[in-house]
Amino acid sequence: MRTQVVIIGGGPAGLLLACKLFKKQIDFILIEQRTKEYVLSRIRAGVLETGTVNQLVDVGVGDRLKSEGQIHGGVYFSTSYDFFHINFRQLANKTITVYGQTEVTRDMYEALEAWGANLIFEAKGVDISGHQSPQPKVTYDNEGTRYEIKCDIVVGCDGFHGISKNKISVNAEHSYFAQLPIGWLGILSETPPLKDELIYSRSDRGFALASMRSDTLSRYYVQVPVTESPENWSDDRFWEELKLRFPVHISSELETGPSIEKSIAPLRTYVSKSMSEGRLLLCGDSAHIVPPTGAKGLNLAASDVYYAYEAIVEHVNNNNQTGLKNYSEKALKRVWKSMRFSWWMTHMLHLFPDSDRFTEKIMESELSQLRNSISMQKVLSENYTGLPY
Ligand code: FAS
Ligand code: PHB
Repeated sequence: MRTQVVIIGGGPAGLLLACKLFKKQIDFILIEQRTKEYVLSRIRAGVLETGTVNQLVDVGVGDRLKSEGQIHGGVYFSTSYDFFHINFRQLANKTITVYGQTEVTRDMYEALEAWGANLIFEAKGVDISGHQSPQPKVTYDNEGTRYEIKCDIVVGCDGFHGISKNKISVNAEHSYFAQLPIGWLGILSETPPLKDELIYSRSDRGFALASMRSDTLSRYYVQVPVTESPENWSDDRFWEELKLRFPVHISSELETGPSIEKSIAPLRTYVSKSMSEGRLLLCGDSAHIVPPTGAKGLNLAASDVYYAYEAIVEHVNNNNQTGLKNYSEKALKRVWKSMRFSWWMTHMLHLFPDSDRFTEKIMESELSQLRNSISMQKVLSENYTGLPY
């Protein structure tokens, strides 16, 4: 087989790039190792920046997002005893859209299948070769047959556990990785959200987040040790712990109910040394993992795709390699800004088992200063709603 672009990975990064290339009539094949049903079963992010929303609308997959997505003009923060609001509209003249990653992924799959795009599922043993030549190749197994695709460009959208990132020689030798000693135990419940907007809490017992997917579907998280297992947490135990992580006048409003999903996401940070080499580009979690505290993971995947798409169009339409050469530096600049923000939010809001009392007092003071400083709230608002591309 031959095509112009091979996309490895059918998560949000791969799908958004596929939608953009389809609209530009640039030929591509997307290969995904799992079934579509498996990809859609994963419950992940919930907050979209304006830039992400605009790209989805521009490629024509934003109708349900516009009708069902919730526009939020701010976010709440709390401790065990305090509660305050940060107004994005007032401080950054921007908003966020709350709409689940699962729905974003579903909308893009539906569109791509309706358009007749070339999507291959259950591709096993995927490999990339010749990416430092003008004729890279991708090979994979499907139903017992080995296939080879010749192409001009390969885009690795295959997530943290994918094969692409270490195909870039400098990444195999050096990247930035840290496994944090904490995880997020999350549940999805068919209950009304605790408040009209998200609540991030640094309680005396640890971090909690009250989020949502709609007026009748809520998403909650509590920090747990990274060694914890969801099986140790009955619904009753989860709800009791969650209540203890918000001020009483807030948690007294909590409506509980059966969980329809329960999982633990480990918190880690990873940034690849380079997001490209020759004709191979990386987008999304294949290139970086940010702690979910800043709601940046999915949104960084979108800005990577924005830059990668520009570089691909320049190459395909004008045979100009400048965009390909500059892609990594350009994308990493925004990645590190989002990593800084996510790292800051994570350390301000979580209790780390190995941190000393002095550091804990500094982080308490950080949150207290955020509560009282409009300029700090302005910086948070600019970062949370999405820095410019
Ligand atoms: P993804 O990991 O979503 O997709 C990669 C795709 O590539 C997968 O479908 C995988 O099957 C496929 N693949 C892997 N190897 C392959 C191979 N060799 N061949 C073919 N296909 C291959 N972000 C937030 O902002 N908020 C959150 O609350 C949040 N929670 C998360 C919870 C978990 C458990 C995880 C893992 C991530 C979470 N994230 C969160 C981050 C998440 O939303 C990612 O940023 C987002 O999925 C990035 O999308 P992709 O880069 O497309 O990667
Ligand atoms: C979510 O709704 O899943 C969510 C929201 C904000 C975050 C992380 C996850 O920072």
